[in-house]
Amino acid sequence: MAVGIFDSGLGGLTVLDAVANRLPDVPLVYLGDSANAPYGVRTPDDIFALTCAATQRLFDAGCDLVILACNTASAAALRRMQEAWVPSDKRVLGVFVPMIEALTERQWGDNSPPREVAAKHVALFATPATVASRAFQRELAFRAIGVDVEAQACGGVVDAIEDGDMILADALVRSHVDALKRKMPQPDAAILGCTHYPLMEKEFQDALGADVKVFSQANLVAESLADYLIRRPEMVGPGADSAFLTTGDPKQVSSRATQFLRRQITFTAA
Ligand code: DGN
Repeated sequence: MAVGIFDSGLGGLTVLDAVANRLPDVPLVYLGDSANAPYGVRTPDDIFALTCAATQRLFDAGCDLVILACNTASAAALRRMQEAWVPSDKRVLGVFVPMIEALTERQWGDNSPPREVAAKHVALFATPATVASRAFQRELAFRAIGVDVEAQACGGVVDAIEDGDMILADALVRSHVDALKRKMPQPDAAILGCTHYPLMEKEFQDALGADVKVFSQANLVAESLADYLIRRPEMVGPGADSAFLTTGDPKQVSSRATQFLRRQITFTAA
């Protein structure tokens, strides 16, 4: 059995890479819904329907455990899926909890009551849909008290990265950090709450300043998955192959993915 990794497009490849490095023996099936990307500007109902369809495709491909690598999908759809849609023999996990556990210095699955944590002023950078959902603040409130969160919707950054225009992406990151700092001059920590932002981690860190602790999710998700699989080893097994599936045009998506990750990636039709 493979682990499924879902994203609206290519950004989740940052998570796939981190998981492949951390768990090299675990087969991974990646599904990118490029035909319907970007999700960041869609309605919650739309994102829910698309995310369920993609997750079902990964279940059908033999994955009992699916990670929603997409923050926008995690924010808009994960809780609703877990409450009313995921079959009891399957698991769907998101990307917020690993980030929040790291921010609040909790062990995996520590569900003890919320408490005071070191970070008091937290900046969140994410897509407009993730920011509008307030999912990060909701999940944080289960685990921490007394934390002031200021969210910055980073319009344009995903498109600039996907177009390979890193000069524009850098300029946009700086202007979004400036906008955030006008609302919160001295954050203690910054959450990069989008699949694509690990590729701009240095730019965020430079613009924020060295005294801001930046949490970038790909490695945190990989670490959290490794912990989860120690507890639930039956969720993966031998005999599965890794694969890259897309709802878009495989040739076009393969060439963009190869540029995105700077190594050869070959997608087939989902
Ligand atoms: N994968 C999305 C996320 O992590 O929020 C970014 C791309 C998008 O659909 N807007």
